[in-house]
Amino acid sequence: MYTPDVSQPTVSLTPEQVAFYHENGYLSIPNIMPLDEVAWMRDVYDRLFAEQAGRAVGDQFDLAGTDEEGQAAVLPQILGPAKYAPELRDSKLWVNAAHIVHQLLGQDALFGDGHMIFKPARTGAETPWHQDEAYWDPTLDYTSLSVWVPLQEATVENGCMWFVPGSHHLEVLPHQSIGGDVRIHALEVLGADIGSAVACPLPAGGATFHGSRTLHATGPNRSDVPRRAYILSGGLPAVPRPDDRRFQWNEAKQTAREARAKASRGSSD
Ligand SMILES: O=C(O)CCC(=O)C(=O)O
Repeated sequence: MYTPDVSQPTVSLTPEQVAFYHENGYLSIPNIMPLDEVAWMRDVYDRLFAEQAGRAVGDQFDLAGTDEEGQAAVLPQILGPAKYAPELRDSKLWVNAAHIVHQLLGQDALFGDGHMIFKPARTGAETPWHQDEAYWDPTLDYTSLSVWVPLQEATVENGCMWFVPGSHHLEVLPHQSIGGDVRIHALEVLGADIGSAVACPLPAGGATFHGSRTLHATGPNRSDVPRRAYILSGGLPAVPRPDDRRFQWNEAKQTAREARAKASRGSSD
């Protein structure tokens, strides 16, 4: 059993790192959790994917594929993994990530669970360029960020994060489901300039942070090892927007994941 001391954070950002995040919309640090915790969390992670935790209620699905029953997923994702493995919360990762979220967004920021994205060895698909806010409720304004944590080394070859510096200042750009296929949950941005993109390779247990409008992507997994990423989230409470912003790309979606979620709620809407 893994029982870390979670009484206080052990990692803090410097003022220069906080300034870098606000200027560029992303930040990379080499360490946010100890290596024995990485090994423990990798076992929890692999169990959740092997058990297909949450699939019946739409929390586990193929992010980049059509997600049909019996078809091998090219980019499996679990939403809200701590619902299925509450022990994830008792970790140095949680206490350190919460502390850094407060450093970046202030003490009023909320911090919590997010999602896990798994790229199988050799077959794991790319996560296309996108802004996270393009997935969310368009009637709200957000001040939020994601904490992206690889549970093995993350390299250009296996699918580390890439960011476009300064893109957090953009509005939400037009998106569509990959290739315009409305059966696919993952979005790709249309017409973005990614010419200045930077790769952020990381050791196991490092972390990147990015804002909800920062353009980012990961490449396909061309390596012989699975790429595991756990993504936590932090943010100030979202506030209603004065306009009637709409994200047609989400209204158009017809995913198997949403059908499973509706069926599990006993709803036909
Ligand atoms: O891990 C990935 O492949 C993509 C992660 C991502 O898009 C995110 O954290 O917002």
